[in-house]
Amino acid sequence: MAPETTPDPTGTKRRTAYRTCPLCEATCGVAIEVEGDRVVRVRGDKQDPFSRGFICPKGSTLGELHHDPDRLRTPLVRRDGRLEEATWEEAFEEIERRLGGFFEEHSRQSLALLLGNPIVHHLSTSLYVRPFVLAAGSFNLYSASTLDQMPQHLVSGLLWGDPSVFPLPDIDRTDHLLMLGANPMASNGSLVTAPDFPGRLKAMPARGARLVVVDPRRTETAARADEHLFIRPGTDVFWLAALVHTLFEEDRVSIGRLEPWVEGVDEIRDLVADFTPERVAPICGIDAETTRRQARQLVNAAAGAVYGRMGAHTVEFGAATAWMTAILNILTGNFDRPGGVMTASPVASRIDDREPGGRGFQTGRWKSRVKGHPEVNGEFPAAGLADEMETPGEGQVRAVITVASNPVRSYPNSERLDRAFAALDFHLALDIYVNETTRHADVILPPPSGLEEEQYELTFMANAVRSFAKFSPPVFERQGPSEEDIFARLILILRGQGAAADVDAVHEEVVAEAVDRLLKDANSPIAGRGRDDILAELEGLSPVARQLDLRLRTGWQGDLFGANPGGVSLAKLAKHPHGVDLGPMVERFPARLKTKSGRFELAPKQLVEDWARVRARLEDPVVPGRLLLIGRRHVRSNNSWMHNIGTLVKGRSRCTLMMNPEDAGRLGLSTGGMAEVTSRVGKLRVEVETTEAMMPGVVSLPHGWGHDVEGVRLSVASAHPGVPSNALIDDEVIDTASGNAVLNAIPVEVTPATA
Ligand SMILES: Nc1nc2c(c(=O)[nH]1)N[C@H]1C(S)=C(S)[C@@H](COP(=O)(O)OP(=O)(O)OC[C@H]3O[C@@H](n4cnc5c(=O)[nH]c(N)nc54)[C@H](O)[C@@H]3O)O[C@H]1N2
Ligand SMILES: Nc1nc2c(c(=O)[nH]1)N[C@H]1C(S)=C(S)[C@@H](COP(=O)(O)OP(=O)(O)OC[C@H]3O[C@@H](n4cnc5c(=O)[nH]c(N)nc54)[C@H](O)[C@@H]3O)O[C@H]1N2
Ligand code: SF4
Ligand SMILES: [Mo]
Repeated sequence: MAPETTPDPTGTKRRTAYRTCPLCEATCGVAIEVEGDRVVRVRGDKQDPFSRGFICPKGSTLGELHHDPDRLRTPLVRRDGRLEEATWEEAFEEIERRLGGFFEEHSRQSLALLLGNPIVHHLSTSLYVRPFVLAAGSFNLYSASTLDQMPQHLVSGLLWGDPSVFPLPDIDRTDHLLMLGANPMASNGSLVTAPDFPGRLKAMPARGARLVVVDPRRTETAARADEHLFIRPGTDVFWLAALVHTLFEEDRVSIGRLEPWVEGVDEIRDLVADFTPERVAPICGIDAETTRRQARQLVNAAAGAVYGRMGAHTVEFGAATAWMTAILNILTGNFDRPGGVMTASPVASRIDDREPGGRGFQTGRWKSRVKGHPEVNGEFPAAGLADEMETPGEGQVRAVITVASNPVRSYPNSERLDRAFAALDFHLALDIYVNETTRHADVILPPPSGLEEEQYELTFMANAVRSFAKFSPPVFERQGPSEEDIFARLILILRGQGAAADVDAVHEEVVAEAVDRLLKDANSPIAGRGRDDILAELEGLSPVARQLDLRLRTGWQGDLFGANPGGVSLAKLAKHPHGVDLGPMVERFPARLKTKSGRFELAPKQLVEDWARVRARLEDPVVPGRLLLIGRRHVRSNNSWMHNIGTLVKGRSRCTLMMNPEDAGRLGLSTGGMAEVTSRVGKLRVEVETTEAMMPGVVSLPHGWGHDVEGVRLSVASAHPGVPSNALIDDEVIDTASGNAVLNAIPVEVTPATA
């Protein structure tokens, strides 16, 4: 599909390419105006039916990102202690030599793989990560999931049997949205893809829908809510348990349509019996009357949704909080109901609409070496990585491959991790920058610019509030190898076949495996069809496009390779550069239940056992003496990167310690002054910003900053460095149920900084 050409007054040939912004979960459509090999402008694509022209300030800088002179275009290899430019051949030879030597002395477990946030935004990484992890043969797998959302995976897995089916607030149809620990006005939404979240929130009052935000900071989102409640950080679980308690107390449990498929209601009633609104009030800082009123508002709404995110999940009781959130949605009859929370129907997926029931979900199939953490969803806790790197013994992590990850800024106790990375035997990074982490690497391989890749937001379409599909061809010709070729080479090296072996054989194998899986599955729509015929249909496409086409065509809207002639295929999508909208979320339960019992298991053993920690805290609450540190996001920032884009970082520093004026006054601090913040693991000097938006007793600092360290090659970011909040985040405390890091509610000491 050729990009459209728009009239151009300057006489030079301009074209507009339509794509999706790959920077966050919102998947906004963008119109990229190009002249020759330059991006001249990026606008929101008004014809994208899902995002309808919305973009945030980050999206309009995709051109700056593509042209950023600091973005790596060639591999770097460490020679005499310095990272120097090398050819691709030299880089792969070096990797083969180093890894070959490494595995002569160490077991596979001594290699750790770290998968970072951006991998879910690329087809290549989404599709090749599985064979890559298998080729590495190590259980030491870490990703941003245990810094972010593992509580939700666990709860989804245990309650309805599928860890990757998320309950999405039906934002466009809800009458009442109770939101905890999320700030979509800045983040644009998380674990729910709804482009133009701000617009969707703004549309709520017009149809009489109410928004209640529970957050220790009066955020940009709280400012537009009908009600905002301050809550003491880390205590959402107590408050949600009190809401559940109130439903039972006032006899308002009403599950509705799904009632025959729900078990464990009595256990839940017993678990929350002591969690009265009065008892949790001093813990949470929310009075009992307000709590009861909130419970009534939720049950009285025609359709209501409870949605908890980062601030609710990345705390000590993250899994328990996600659990109580799900319980509330189920007990109020709002689960899988339009306007409540529903699940996505991604176009590139099959929909299993047979009988409820499946294999269920298991954790702890293997355990981490040092602390014995159970794997959850195949991963170990990111917060345990430094232990694995520093503790001697068989299986000590001595080599790391980071893929689009900046652990030295995004993992807890980052300064400890910084030292551990500096001491590794071998570090390979797939990254586009020399940053705080990759400056330690022995080899850096830069994947192509996002604008040089085929695009389909596979991961986020699986969390989207509408069934939407959009495929975009590359905007520019690729300068180096494709990311799937990079992965294929690494797979060959890791398997011991050598960097010079045939990459196409890996691609063939990956697609053939996917086809075989479908042909063998009696329930697949192409079961029993001819293997060669299917493979022939996919010929002529790139390796990633073949896999995508296979998924689309065998998906629930697919053309089934001819059996459903009106259905979706990649070729058809290519004719719709703005994307295709196939409607809102629809009811999918009980068929989607994949627990062994074929029911919603409201009180799974693992979570009931974990509840003992919550109960212990109810009985022996922490007396809030010290200040509690929480995080925050800003619409012009993106985790630990995008700080090298001048347009986004200009103006005054946003990396400030926000605190309530009352706390500041007591400590002798004021806006613009410098504070010293100390936690169990670290200390930082940071500028203070006082604001009534902070709950007294709580301070807030954004993460991902701290770019003024030696060896980074970020000319803009290092001039706007900020400080690394993860230097303060304790890696000893985790949500033991899910393995998730605790990034919020960190006890800190704040004092005026001495000069
Ligand atoms: N204290 C605190 N810590 C947090 C959080 C918090 O709220 N508070 N949030 C956590 C969350 S939710 C997340 S998801 C993690 C994110 O943490 P990470 O998973 O480490 O991801 P990012 O910080 O986004 O860093 C992305 C890295 O990928 C590189 N990169 C960018 N684009 C590409 C690309 O196209 N290809 C490749 N190969 N590399 C690319 C960037 O240069 C950078 O090194 O941080 C977590 N850390
Ligand atoms: N602009 C921008 N957008 C982003 C990102 C980014 O870095 N910048 N990162 C992306 C990523 S990887 C993710 S995961 C999403 C995250 O998106 P969100 O889940 O919306 O996360 P945050 O914006 O960090 O909002 C978390 C909120 O939780 C509050 N909070 C902290 N502790 C608690 C607590 O104990 N209880 C309650 N109730 N609230 C608490 C904080 O004050 C904050 O307002 O954003 C994505 N979008
Ligand atoms: S909200 Fe901003 S960063 Fe996120 S997809 Fe849209 S334009 Fe990109
Ligand atoms: Mo995240």
